[in-house]
Amino acid sequence: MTEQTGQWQPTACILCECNCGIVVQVEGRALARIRGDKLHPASRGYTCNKALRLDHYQNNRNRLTSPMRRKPDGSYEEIDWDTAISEIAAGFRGIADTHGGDKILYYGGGGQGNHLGGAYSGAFLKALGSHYRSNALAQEKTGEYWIDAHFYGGHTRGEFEHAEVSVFVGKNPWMSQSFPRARVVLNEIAKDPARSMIVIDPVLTDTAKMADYHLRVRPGTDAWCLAALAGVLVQEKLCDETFLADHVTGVQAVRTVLAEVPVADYAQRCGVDEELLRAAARRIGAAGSVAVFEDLGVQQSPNSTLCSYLNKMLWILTGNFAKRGAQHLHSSFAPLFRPGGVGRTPVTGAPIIGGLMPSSVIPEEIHTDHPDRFRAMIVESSNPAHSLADSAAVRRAFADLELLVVIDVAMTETARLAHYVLPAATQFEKAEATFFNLEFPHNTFHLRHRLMEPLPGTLPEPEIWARLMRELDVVDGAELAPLRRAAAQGLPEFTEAFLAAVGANPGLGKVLPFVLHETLGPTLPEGLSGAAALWGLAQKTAMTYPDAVRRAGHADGNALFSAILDGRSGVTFTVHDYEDDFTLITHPDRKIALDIPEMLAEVAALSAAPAARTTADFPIVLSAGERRAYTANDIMRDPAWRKRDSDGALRVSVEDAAALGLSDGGRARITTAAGSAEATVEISASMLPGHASLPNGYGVDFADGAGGAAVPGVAPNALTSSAWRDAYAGTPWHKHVPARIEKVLADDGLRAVG
Ligand SMILES: Nc1nc2c(c(=O)[nH]1)N[C@H]1C(S)=C(S)[C@@H](COP(=O)(O)OP(=O)(O)OC[C@H]3O[C@@H](n4cnc5c(=O)[nH]c(N)nc54)[C@H](O)[C@@H]3O)O[C@H]1N2
Ligand SMILES: Nc1nc2c(c(=O)[nH]1)N[C@H]1C(S)=C(S)[C@@H](COP(=O)(O)OP(=O)(O)OC[C@H]3O[C@@H](n4cnc5c(=O)[nH]c(N)nc54)[C@H](O)[C@@H]3O)O[C@H]1N2
Ligand code: SF4
Ligand SMILES: [Mo]
Repeated sequence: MTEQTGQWQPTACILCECNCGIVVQVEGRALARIRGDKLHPASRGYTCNKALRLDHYQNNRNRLTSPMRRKPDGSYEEIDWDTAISEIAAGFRGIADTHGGDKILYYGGGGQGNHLGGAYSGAFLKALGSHYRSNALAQEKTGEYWIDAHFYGGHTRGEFEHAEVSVFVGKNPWMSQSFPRARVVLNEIAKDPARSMIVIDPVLTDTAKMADYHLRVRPGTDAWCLAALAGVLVQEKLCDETFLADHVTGVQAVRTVLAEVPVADYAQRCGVDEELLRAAARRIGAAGSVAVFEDLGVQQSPNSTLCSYLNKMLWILTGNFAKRGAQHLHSSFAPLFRPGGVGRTPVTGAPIIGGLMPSSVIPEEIHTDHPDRFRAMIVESSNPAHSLADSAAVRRAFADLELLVVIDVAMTETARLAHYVLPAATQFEKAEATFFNLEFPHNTFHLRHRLMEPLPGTLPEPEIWARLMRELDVVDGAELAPLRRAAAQGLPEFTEAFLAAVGANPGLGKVLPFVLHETLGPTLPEGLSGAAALWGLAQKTAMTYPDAVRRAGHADGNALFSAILDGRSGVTFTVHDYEDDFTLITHPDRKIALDIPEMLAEVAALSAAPAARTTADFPIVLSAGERRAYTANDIMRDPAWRKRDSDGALRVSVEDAAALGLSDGGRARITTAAGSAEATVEISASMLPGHASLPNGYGVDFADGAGGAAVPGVAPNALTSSAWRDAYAGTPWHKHVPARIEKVLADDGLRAVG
């Protein structure tokens, strides 16, 4: 039975972190018609081309419909939920008892739009004593987070909608989006002669084509480019001295280092015309407002943490903070990172930043005889056997685990390595939400109601985690009974009972999401019990930003929670004034702290550092995992969702194609230190000589219905290495893999087929 067939029901697209609001007409179990939701407070009716293809996710032939257990011969058998839950809980309990709960690693917790499940996992993990975790953020954003934590203790976003100058560093928002209504905003910037766009990217991307200043750096040389830009700001006296004096500490140390930057030399090293580079810096220096977005082009390239440090100089030195169109700290409904210092992983001693260990060290933390190695793992809503560097090493390591449990909607590359696979309801079959709430001055939160009941055999993650917790039997049911009674009376009564219960037993607070699920959950409207954990987050949000929450129209945490339950298209949960940016700085003096000695030493060392990492054997830089019109991480498995680029072409420059004898549409073999693969060639004028690119999201298998499996395109991590990573954050250099490309002769191809 579907609910409300024929009506337009609000939900969101789940294919990137924007989570644009959409409305959907459901037919049977199909997402029959989809369009943008004009009532969504952030996206306001906007979608890109991808949202219309979401039925390929919802009705995917590879969906799981029963818990599965691996048999000794490696094949899987279906088992019932009760058996799965009791065996899995006993398995983890056994590992915790024998080796300690800290030998259980949790990976994932949500993809681009499904973060509710992850909110519940914490109770189960805490009950077992497990605290190590990682997810995709630890292969992109942890370096930036480390800098942010030093600078101001929060995450910043640019207000591109209003910025006079927008700067995109290794970021292609026309394809990858990442901020609300990206293509509309980019078009507005391009049309307006008073506004400018600066793009730092070796590729002539769709975004770069719209730019006023395209700094076409050689791959991997952004540190020199950014140091030169910041150097010009200091040397040509383009800094906002009043802002620096009032709101920033540690300026002198930075100024001293940047004053020494040899701009002409660094411009040459990064391959950018010196006059163009100076003009871009002057445009930033003269602008009324500047917003900056750094993304994978630098975050997954050499010097990535240093690039995060340097690119933030562009808006801090020029005082582009706490004003319209500039860079902002924003509120969080549920923080993506855990604050705290840098811890270390048990085996390799890699940095744990914001509570996350680098994804790239996971194989080394498992595949070893070190006594503190991880023995068991839970993977939720992620496909690390495909998305982590060096898939072969990941597979080898996972084979060592005594217990691997995967929670997913589909039989993924990772699920195929698991001892147990648990089938989740899709994001249109349960209450869901994104915690990518990153906007300022208006920040929004969207609780999506389900569009239909879960496919038989599947369960929403909150229910899966609750069953696992009940099996562990660590919470006394008698303690929950008064909370349940109070919840039935109303939110004020529940609040009071909750404070009393946690006061009497602080241990309940440790497993809070579970407590909320079991007490408040049953009183919530049909299908929304999974939203119970949001009650705690709403209280915390209202306490952290009382004025901003009130300005958004919510008197207190309960009012905010009720608004979230009722607001089918999402709600604005905080409204800030621009000056609030300063109060969101967590340092006691509310000032930005610029001096990070390690980073300044790195800036000074750039003059002697190598700007090229290719070798005679591997002379070409491969960017492994570019975002294109039809890529969406590993969320879409059915290749039919793509309208073009069906096997994910290897883009090479005109010059390289000529030198290597490649033809457009022909085949090429690409080889790296880690592996080798064959791809279809696209000769592209957008690529620099010596640079090639493969898209992300390809090379996942899909059952073709006839007993075989199609695997279109190249799995990018067949070609990447886990040791190829940043010294500070351990983030991988996926965009900068030295490679060799060779033409595949037609008869070689025939031989391979025959
Ligand atoms: N269509 C689509 N959109 C997506 C996703 C998707 O899978 N598909 N995934 C989402 C996710 S998870 C993320 S994290 C974001 C990522 O979004 P982006 O970071 O924008 O995506 P990428 O295409 O991986 O890389 C960005 C740019 O880096 C450039 N680049 C490569 N090497 C260098 C270099 O050395 N220096 C510089 N400056 N640039 C370089 C590439 O040419 C590319 O244009 O996209 C999100 N949006
Ligand atoms: N070489 C290379 N590697 C990369 C990148 C790159 O650019 N190059 N990019 C990196 C980046 S930035 C990212 S973000 C990661 C992304 O890689 P991952 O973290 O692995 O995440 P996704 O690809 O989004 O995988 C989401 C998984 O969740 C499942 N899923 C979908 N809906 C649900 C649900 O409701 N419940 C559950 N339980 N599961 C669900 C999907 O079937 C899929 O298996 O890849 C990283 N890996
Ligand atoms: S893919 Fe991203 S930008 Fe496109 S519709 Fe979906 S959420 Fe919006
Ligand atoms: Mo990502």
